[in-house]
Amino acid sequence: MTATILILNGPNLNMLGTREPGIYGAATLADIDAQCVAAAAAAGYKADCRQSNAEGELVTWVQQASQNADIKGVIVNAGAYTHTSVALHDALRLLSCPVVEVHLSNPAARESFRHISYVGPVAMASICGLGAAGYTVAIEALARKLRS
Ligand code: DHK
Repeated sequence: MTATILILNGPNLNMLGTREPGIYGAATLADIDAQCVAAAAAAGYKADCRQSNAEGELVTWVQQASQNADIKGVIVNAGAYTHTSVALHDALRLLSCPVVEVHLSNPAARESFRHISYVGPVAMASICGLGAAGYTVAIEALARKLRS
């Protein structure tokens, strides 16, 4: 049994580093994954970092997490599915472990179509606008919650 934090990234986040760096920063997804592995290890957890452009694959991973006792917390940056996916919302509601929503940018300060989140209502916290550092903050917040 390995206490694990699952980190899910959605569509287009595989393009970080080259995708609109003025909005999303210069870090690649590999950089962020490495940062998550280190932050999780420092808190006593394994990080399981995944990315998909496919909504159904993200839903399946969340369903699997809901039946995996090793998964102690989930971090989700669902990319554009944040603003559209009732399916992902419903899947996240299956989880009994805490969920933290992360966005590199601050969607509230962007186009109005980014102002709705279907992830936020099932998350214990939403961390937005901190760039790649938001993932580390999310891991620390989850670890703090799990200790309490
Ligand atoms: C990432 C995306 O791909 C966008 O669709 C969201 C989010 C914002 C982010 O800031 O990480 O609107």
